[in-house]
Amino acid sequence: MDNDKPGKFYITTPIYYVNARPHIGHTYTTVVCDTIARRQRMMGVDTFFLTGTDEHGQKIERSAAAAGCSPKEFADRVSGEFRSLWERMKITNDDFIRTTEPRHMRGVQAMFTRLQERGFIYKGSYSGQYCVSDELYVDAVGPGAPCPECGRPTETVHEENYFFKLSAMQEPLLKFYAEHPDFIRPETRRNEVVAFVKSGLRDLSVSRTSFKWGIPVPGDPKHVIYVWLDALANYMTAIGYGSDDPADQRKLARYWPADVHMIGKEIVRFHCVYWPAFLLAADLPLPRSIIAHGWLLFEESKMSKSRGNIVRSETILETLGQDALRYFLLREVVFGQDGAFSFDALVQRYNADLANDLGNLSSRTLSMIARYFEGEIPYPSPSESTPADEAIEKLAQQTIADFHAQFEQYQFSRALETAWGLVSAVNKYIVENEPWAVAERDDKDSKARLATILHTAVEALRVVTALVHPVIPEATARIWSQLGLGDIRQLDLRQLGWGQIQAGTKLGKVEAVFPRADKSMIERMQQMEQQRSAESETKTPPEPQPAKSATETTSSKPTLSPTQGDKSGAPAVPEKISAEDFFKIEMRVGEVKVAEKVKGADKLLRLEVDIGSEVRQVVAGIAKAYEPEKLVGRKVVIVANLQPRKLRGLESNGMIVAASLDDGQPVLAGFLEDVPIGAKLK
Ligand code: ME8
Repeated sequence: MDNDKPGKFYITTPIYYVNARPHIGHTYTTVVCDTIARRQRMMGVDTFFLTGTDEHGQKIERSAAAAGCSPKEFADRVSGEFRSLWERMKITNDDFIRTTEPRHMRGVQAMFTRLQERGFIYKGSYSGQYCVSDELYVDAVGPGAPCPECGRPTETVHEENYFFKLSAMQEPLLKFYAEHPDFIRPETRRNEVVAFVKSGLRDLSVSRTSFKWGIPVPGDPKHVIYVWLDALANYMTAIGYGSDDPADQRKLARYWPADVHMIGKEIVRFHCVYWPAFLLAADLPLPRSIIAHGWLLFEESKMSKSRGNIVRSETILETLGQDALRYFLLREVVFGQDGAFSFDALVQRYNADLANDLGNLSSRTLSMIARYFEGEIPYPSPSESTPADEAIEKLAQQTIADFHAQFEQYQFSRALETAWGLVSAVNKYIVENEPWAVAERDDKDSKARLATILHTAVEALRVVTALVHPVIPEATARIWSQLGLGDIRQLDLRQLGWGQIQAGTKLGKVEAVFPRADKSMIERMQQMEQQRSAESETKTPPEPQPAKSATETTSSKPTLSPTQGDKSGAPAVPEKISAEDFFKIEMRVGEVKVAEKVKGADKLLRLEVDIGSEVRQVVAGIAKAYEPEKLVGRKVVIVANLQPRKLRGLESNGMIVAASLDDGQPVLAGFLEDVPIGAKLK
């Protein structure tokens, strides 16, 4: 994390597409950046952390059309979901950029003009295949030919376009990579990028006329600027590029170039080839490093909307809380590699490392101080010190040094392992030194020994708490105030060392920080997730499944493919379905006979619905909007030929049709005229 503008640090996440709602893959990148940003601030560095949403392009135009709203309305809604999730998770981003904001659009146009004026953009024409999902021209032959990378059908286009002279940047890029060995990390990605650039670069089309939802080319508004040029520029427009305001210009001068662009491995080419090429051509400074992490896998493949194997952060936030999720992501996934997510592994990690190890260390140390020393940190007694105490002190000092070094190298999992090495050693030290037994001996020496043991334990607890604060901010803030140390955000991590806790400090109120999760938690989370995906089916349009291709595999996917491969924002609809397809859906009018709340699920109602031929049990996520008593006797529309599924252990045989409002509120479909039970909808 070196930096030649000392004292400042600028870190970014990718800006996320708005045609997929946030899931824990997005959360992963955001949490990693948030952790780094928090730590930089604790190290006294003036930090700027940016995230945002990517809102232009044909994919989004089409998703909006399929959802029956304008692209802006569509983008507002999903962008709002990202923003509010980060707020709920207390992510400490300093700004949130949307590519539909005037400040961004103005900056992108300024960059386009600058590239044009410097002779790197020219007008040409293109005929060939276009992959909408990847927003790229591809080498495929013939109408509908599959995209060589993602397998989705391509479209034939004949367009007059503006082209960027990427071919002219081949040598400057190779020179830059050679002079900046740390520009692309990890090493494997760097090697791939270098090989890709060496294999030859063709000029890149940087405008489109086939759709409208984008930023117009200055002076030629029938063209819109290529989405990736638009999107990548966010890293500069957010901090003032393109603005005349002196405050913006100062900000840009202060923070640019970025220190870290954190990305997932599938967008390496855009960030490590195109972005630096644009900047070199524009004669603007290049970011210091681009760090590509691996994928979070669920059920063995990359989490994505099109595969339907999504886990949302909300479920975990509502059960174990954000610290548990953050800790899991940083501890369980070896940074840079793919990592599997499962609710089982999450609960196991939480119980073992947080509830047991750190939770126990904190609660027993603090409660013994409360009990034996009236809640005041005791004075250690040098005469009662033993090699065991010294070993803890030495280990703590080593832990501080190693943790910092590993963290600086982005080895988050190892750094946490290091910190937990100290936690385990102190827990063992407590067991072996039996402070509770020492407390029973009522002599002066024993009292002094007890003070030394607890002083050692509490000092180690303070060290660990400080180190891991950027990873688990909420719990550590609570432990810190239980230690009587006030607001942990005031801590200067550079000064952290052994022996700094003041004897005599009065503890705050001691309470457990990590309640243990029992087995039923896993099932509960799975059910909540199922319920969520059922609800979200009504919110965002489904995506067509891509044809199976090499890109569908997990870690073996080439990251420098000429497209983005599997984007969770795939070509969102609007594949038209035939009337025949529609007729496969059997919708019937039913009358609610029984309606009751489902125990332990505040959103679910269990209904018995008479659909003429039979009475069906349906479990519906409408409890927040409808009182069960008021539903009895009401006519509803039900999808009668859905496969049964289990929600909260109850079999649901059908789905109640409802409109879903922006805030998720369901409104049941109904009729103005009286309709007989069992009538079919067509
Ligand atoms: O690519 N595992 O947006 P996007 C780990 N708009 N990280 C994941 C993930 C997973 N399963 N799924 C998503 C775009 N991510 C463009 C970026 S930047 C100028 C434009 C994270 O919504 C990861 O950081 O498809 C990945 O690169 C990013 O979300 C892709 O988000």
